[in-house]
Amino acid sequence: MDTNTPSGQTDKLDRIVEARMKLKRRFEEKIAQTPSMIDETPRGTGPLNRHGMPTVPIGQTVTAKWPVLDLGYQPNIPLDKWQLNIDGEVNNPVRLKWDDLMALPQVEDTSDFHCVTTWSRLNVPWVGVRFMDLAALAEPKETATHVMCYGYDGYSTNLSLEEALKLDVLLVHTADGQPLAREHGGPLRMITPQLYAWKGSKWIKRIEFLTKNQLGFWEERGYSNTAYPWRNDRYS
Ligand SMILES: Nc1nc2c(c(=O)[nH]1)N[C@H]1C(S)=C(S)[C@@H](COP(=O)(O)O)O[C@H]1N2
Ligand SMILES: [Mo]
Repeated sequence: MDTNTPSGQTDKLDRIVEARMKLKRRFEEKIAQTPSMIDETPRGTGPLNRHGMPTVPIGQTVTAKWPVLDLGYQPNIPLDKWQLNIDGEVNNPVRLKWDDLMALPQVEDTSDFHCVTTWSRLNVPWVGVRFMDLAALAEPKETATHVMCYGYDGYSTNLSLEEALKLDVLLVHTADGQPLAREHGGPLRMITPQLYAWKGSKWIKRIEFLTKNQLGFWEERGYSNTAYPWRNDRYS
């Protein structure tokens, strides 16, 4: 990938914009059928958020703290060793080094974080790259329907493309104005503000596009496949 010259950079951005439009068109209808779009009475309390859902999903309690959940191991990945692979059912498998990631369009967004263990952390300011843009780089084949995201700690979690392609799904390197702490998945993790937070892999190292749904770490252990907080959709 020629990201070193200004024109290589421009070509790449043009290509992302075009591929992004294509993905949007392709998934528009499916996205419109997801719970956050079709549920008439999403369950929860508080004023409606920007997606029209009550701020605090049913069964959740707001916390100012940020608890840490992991598998008992917090990998340490120096930036010069870090890489992210995007592969599987794609036309253009990508391996990003840290500088490649930082050269992609950077997005700032503030969103909420809902853990299945019933705490919610509201209004977290994030900076990172949209999942949509990484997908646009890799160009999923027509047959791709889901992704499996893998962490450097051996974690995995699955998502449908209609959820993953929502515009607030980011791969973030900054939270609360600081580089994402290692305990929270730094240098890079995914966030899924409209689903329970286990759907966002910390220490993310690989995104594999799939032709069918497969179960990730917690999904294999009884967590819900769909993980929709406003349906209290915690376990399967
Ligand atoms: N790689 C990895 N990602 C992970 C986990 C994990 O154990 N390993 N835990 C998940 C769970 S259950 C939640 S609630 C959130 C917790 O993120 P936090 O520790 O930053 O609060 O990360 C999710 N992503
Ligand atoms: Mo969790």
